[in-house]
Amino acid sequence: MASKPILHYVNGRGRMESIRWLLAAAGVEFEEKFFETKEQLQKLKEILLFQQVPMVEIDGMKLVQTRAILHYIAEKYNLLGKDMKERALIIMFSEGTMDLMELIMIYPFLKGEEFKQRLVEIANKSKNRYFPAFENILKAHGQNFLVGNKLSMADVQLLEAILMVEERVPDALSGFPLLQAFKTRISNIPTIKAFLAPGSKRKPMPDAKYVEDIVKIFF
Ligand code: GSN
Repeated sequence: MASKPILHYVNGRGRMESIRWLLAAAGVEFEEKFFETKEQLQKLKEILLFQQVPMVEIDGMKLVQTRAILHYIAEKYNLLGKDMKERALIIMFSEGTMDLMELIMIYPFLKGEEFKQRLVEIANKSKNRYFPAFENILKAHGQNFLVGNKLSMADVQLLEAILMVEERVPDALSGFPLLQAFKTRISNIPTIKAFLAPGSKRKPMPDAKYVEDIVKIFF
């Protein structure tokens, strides 16, 4: 039996969380090795291609670069479409969700005016840019999933993004009935339902202690 993928990161969401989501959605068990200090990260850097995490040991490779890791997992577990066009759409949608999630990922690390402004930006861009786009995609083809009427990486990341936005902007989905139904539908896929349940490897929303720890490790 092939060994489980090993995820090297801190014990928090960051850029690794989408990788955890995707593996979980694919029903793949994985191990995690967390580093907690600058010194541990320094040691790990000896085996990191660009001295950066996330890093995932999978199928004999030590993969870095979040998107390369996501695409490998998606392709391996049939979550990247059936042809070039579906793949392009899935990656395009995925990149949109990642732009949105990046706004939120950095938010707890901001201070003062920038911190206040970022929450306004998250709400505006969710309600006026990203959610209308995804609502329209679902409306246009009337299917249950974003691409090819089948679960893909884009669906998994859109649900992750929706939940991240709702943690910060609770009413963000109020004008988007198809996205509300999408959220319920995708959340009920058994592998995803298990990941959303307490005790899974999903990481909590960053708190002040997490932000402080991350700053100590990386800066
Ligand atoms: O998407 C990626 O994986 C890369 N393009 C960026 C990865 C990255 O910026 N990693 C940072 C930590 S922030 N999020 O995980 C990192 O490893 N910084 C250490 C360093 O010395 O650069």
